[in-house]
Amino acid sequence: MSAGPRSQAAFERARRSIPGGVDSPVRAFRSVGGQPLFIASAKGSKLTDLDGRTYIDYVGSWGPLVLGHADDEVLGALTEAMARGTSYGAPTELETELAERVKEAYSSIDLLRFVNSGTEATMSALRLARGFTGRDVIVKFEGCYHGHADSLLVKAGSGLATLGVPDSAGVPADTAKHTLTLPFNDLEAVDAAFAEAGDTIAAVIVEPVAGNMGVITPVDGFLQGLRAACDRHGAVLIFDEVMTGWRVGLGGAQGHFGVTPDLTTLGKVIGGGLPVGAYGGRQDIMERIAPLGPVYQAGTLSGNPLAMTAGLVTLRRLHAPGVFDEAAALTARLLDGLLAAATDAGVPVTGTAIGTMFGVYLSGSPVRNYQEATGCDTERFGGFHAGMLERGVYLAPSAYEAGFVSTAHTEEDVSATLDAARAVW
Ligand code: KE4
Repeated sequence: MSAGPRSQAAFERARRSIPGGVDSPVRAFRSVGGQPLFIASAKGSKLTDLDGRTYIDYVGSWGPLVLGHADDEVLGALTEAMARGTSYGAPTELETELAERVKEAYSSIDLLRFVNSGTEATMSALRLARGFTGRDVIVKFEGCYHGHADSLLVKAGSGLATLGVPDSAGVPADTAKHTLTLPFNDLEAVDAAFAEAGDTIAAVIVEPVAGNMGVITPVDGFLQGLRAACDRHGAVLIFDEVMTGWRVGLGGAQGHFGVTPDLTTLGKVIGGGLPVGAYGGRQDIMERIAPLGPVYQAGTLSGNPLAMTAGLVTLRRLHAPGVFDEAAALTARLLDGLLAAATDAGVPVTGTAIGTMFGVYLSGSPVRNYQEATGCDTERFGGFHAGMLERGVYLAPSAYEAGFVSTAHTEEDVSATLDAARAVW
């Protein structure tokens, strides 16, 4: 599917001022081919591009728009908030209210701090874990993405438990060597790493449901095993719930799987579409953060009244009886229909829906980690993505991203999507 003439012109123009014409690499459509659509507006479950074409949107700005685009109540609350000023650089009760709402939903969080992105949240949580333990090494998992802080752009070294190597230019080897990258869902590898380096490991950070290599749920016992290993060796367990928070469930993946982390990072949904991140957890750890303790972290627009306002409306609406469950049930129906359409066409496929997130792999065998995810037919995914765009369905422009359903999506959206999938396959 080629972008329309106005999107193409906008892309040409953008590339003269912005690297690759985009402010985040995945938006460039490089892994699916074609050119990005430039968006003119959005409402509810729909996006409209500069050429006037409308799409059913399953990206939702990569997760935040859980109520759909331009929700009337969110817009109304923001209009009122803006009239009182957009940012003060001083505390407001809005921050406290949103912090209290988060704490109600996540019993593992005693204290939390707002920042402006998921990257800031994970970067700060890692610094805090290192400051709290006095240790340097962190453990992450291949295929899990936690934002672009240096320590997290690191891939596995030659041997499993060997020192990490940079996964991006510009990351110093001296930084990367403190990150151990292990296979997701591989508890043996975790236990081996702790056996070898346990007393140097400050933290384990994990997406409790991996949403950056498609959607991969933890195998039975994996999260519990991380909890036990961190307890045995005095390491901090960090659940990166920037994506899974209020997507896997109202209490996040930690509520869904019943495993309690020491720290949690959040973002996306809690800002209702405005820039936000947060990190929080055990009181004794969070009290090491300035101004209480020696670990420094700060931010000009942290906790700004607009993001707090949009987040408060979003969480209140999402927690209303039945709202989340209805959207989750629609997500499950969508996933089942997508799998059936591919299977009926003889296309080997597997996939997962959990809460309002879903992922589809063009593979006939189960996908439990990054290695198996990269074995899927990404080439064929590009063709599927283009065909769905042609038919008015906007999926994430990468085989390794999660899809998202909002409370604004309807049965009609899902049946139109499944009709398109059947036509494409
Ligand atoms: P941001 O810095 O992009 O707000 O959040 C980073 C982040 C942290 N943790 C998890 C689990 C995340 O998924 C993300 C960001 N998610 C990607 C989508 N896979 C954002 C999209 C993009 O990079 O443009």
